[in-house]
Amino acid sequence: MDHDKFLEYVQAENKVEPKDVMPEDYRKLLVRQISQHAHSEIVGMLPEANWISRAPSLRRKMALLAKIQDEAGHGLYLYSASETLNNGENGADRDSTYQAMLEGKAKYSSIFNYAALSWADIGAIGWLVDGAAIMNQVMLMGNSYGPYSRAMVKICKEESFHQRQGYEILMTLCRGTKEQKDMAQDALNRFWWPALMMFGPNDADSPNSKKSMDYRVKRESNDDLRQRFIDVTVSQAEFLGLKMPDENLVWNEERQHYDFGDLPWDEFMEVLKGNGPCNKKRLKTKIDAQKEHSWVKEAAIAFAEKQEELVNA
Ligand code: FAQ
Repeated sequence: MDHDKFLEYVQAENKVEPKDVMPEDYRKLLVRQISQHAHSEIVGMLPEANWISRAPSLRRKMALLAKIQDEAGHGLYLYSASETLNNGENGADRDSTYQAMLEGKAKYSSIFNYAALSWADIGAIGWLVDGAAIMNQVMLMGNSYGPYSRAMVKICKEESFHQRQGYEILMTLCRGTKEQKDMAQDALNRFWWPALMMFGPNDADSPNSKKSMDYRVKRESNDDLRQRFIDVTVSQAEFLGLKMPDENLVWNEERQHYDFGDLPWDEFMEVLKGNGPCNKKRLKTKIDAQKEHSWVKEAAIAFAEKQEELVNA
């Protein structure tokens, strides 16, 4: 495999497909990122699931259920995309990637280690977490690996509905009583910085960026996407009548961007190390679910084997 030719190929905006010859480090980078992305979708269902039984109306409950089901679907697309990179020995099959997450060896997005404490948090998750996810995933629609890029197109359409349902929850709260508006402000205060950290470390501290950009997996840097997210979100907060929890947030006429305060990177590192507010709880939930529901998988496999026997009889 001529590495320079491969680089030339992806940098000319061509797509790589599962059976194409590809450098092993390209395959590895994709398995890492796509499987982590899949884990994020699956673990990301947990904070919101906490509110299904407490949604304030039937309509809210239906919308929340639909959103959470969408996240499950996104996880499944992404595990499938990751599996297309399985070469029989690189652990890209679904069981291995999932197991790596359960054992704490593979990451999922830091944001899902924060708890959803109030109904307003469900609004903030849709508005800010899905909003940040879209900003990143629109960029990823243009990535060089065909199955990942196509999965992103469908996922982005659904995330856009998620973002609006979250914003609409906050609009309702912000037009309600003082207690409701305070609840919305409190949710923004707690989710703002963790949402900004979803974009990953600063560019200077991002070990994977260069290779990822060269291979046209990432198309924009962590800092550029974070800045764009801040720039579009400030006016949305103003429309809600909420105050951003950052004293240093100010429009910079010269840069034509908002300046903002330092992110709590120590907290980010702790969350990545497994010491965030909910890391242990999230993993325990998933480990317990795998144990308790393993019979479903065994039954499905037994059924499929029986069907095959019947077809071959
Ligand atoms: N959390 O060198 P970089 C969603 C890790 S989907 C945890 O900059 P890279 C939908 C990174 O993996 C949200 N770990 O890495 C939803 C690397 O560790 P490694 C998920 C993080 O890959 C909404 C190390 O730090 N989206 O929310 C984080 O070039 C609501 C160094 O970082 C995706 O996964 C973090 N925030 O850039 C679901 C998008 N940031 O692997 C439910 C796809 C960095 O070397 C409810 N992923 N790390 O051990 C990406 O675009 C990239 O992987 C980045 C990180 C941008 C996340």
